[in-house]
Amino acid sequence: MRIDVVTIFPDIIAGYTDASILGRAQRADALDINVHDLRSVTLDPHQSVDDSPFGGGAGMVLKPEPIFDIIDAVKPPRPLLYLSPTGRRFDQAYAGELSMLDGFTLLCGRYEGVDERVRTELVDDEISIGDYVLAGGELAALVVIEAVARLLPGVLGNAASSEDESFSDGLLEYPQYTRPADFRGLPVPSVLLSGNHGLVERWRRAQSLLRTITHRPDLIAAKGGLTDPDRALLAEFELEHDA
Ligand code: JF5
Repeated sequence: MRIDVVTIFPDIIAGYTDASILGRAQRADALDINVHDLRSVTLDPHQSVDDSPFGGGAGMVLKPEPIFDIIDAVKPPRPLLYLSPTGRRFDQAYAGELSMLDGFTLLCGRYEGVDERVRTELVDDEISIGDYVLAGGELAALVVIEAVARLLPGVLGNAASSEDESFSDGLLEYPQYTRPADFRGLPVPSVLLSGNHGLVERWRRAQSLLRTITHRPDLIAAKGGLTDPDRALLAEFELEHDA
């Protein structure tokens, strides 16, 4: 997969994407990330990428010329996706959709955003990673890249691990423990030491259900509520709750 990023902070993007799991994915040729410095196409001595808004008001707006010029020069992979709080909410399903593409390009906004003509003429979709405002789209772009990259074949160590986890079945992850079996008087649940694989599976599903009911009831509602087998599983481990 090819992912291009247009940004005024190329070093921030590359510093992250060249390290850890994304660096490994690139060295394994599962992923090719190309970072483009928006200032590289500016012609004025100050390499200006922003200007004050017509009509007045606070802050600055990203000028259309450098963005149009860099897209014309590079012809990066489509769709062109603009990171902004007004976009479509990014979630695991959206990450899954992007992971099916051969490539895409992320445009990082700054200041008060981009000139509207960039939106109407160049941008294919707008992505929000959540209802908060960042100083720029770089962190949002990195969130999208990492969530997508780890779904690509050969990027995670074992293929089962991304299917087993939180959100892939609409439930939160169950509690995990490792050695020691007793840490400062805090024991690991005896079920996990039982060697009874079926029991472990049922306990984990019951814990996922309880955690989701407690922390994210909206996810249970999205599944159409608890099923009878779900209720039976909670009862088996005496995890019955109200509602
Ligand atoms: C940005 C102007 C874009 O702040 C964000 C963002 C928040 N959720 N998803 C994205 O993007 C950066 C900042 C200012 C436009």
